[in-house]
Amino acid sequence: MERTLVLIKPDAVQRGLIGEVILRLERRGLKLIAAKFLQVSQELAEAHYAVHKGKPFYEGLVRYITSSPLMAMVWEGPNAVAAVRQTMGATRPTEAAPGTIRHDFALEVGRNLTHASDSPETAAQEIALWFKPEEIYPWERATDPWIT
Ligand code: RTP
Ligand code: MG
Repeated sequence: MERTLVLIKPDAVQRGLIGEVILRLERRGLKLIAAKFLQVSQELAEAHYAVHKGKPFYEGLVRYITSSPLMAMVWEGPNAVAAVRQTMGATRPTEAAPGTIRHDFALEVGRNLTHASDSPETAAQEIALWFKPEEIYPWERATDPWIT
């Protein structure tokens, strides 16, 4: 079982796509175990995107992510990291496969709607950065949907 951090970035919130993103992840079979709606501070944005510091798009990326509220979530499931990135599609929307969120709803890499952790190790770091342990609520499904 894996966990992954998902951000519904400010452009997706502004465009009314929160439900669309959650719908696709829920329908895929992943489980939502933590969620919060917030306007991201400069410090959190810089910590989250520390790996991109110095790249030409870094300043614009931090401005984008702090510009307006976003939704941060933790999703859990088998192979959750790879599954969520597949549902999001390639970073550049014009390279994303049809049927993915970025293909279906985006055009520009700088407004690509979502973030998803890129490995289980990154996911653990990102989840710890965005959520306190007591804000995460693992839960069990009441019945097994695969065998009934
Ligand atoms: P994310 O971290 O947001 O899930 O996206 P990713 O792994 O697919 O892409 P990554 O390389 O980590 O880049 C992080 C975010 O930076 C923006 N970006 N802009 N202008 C550019 O060339 C450029 N490259 C990346 C995107 O918003 C990307 O999601
Ligand atoms: Mg990334």
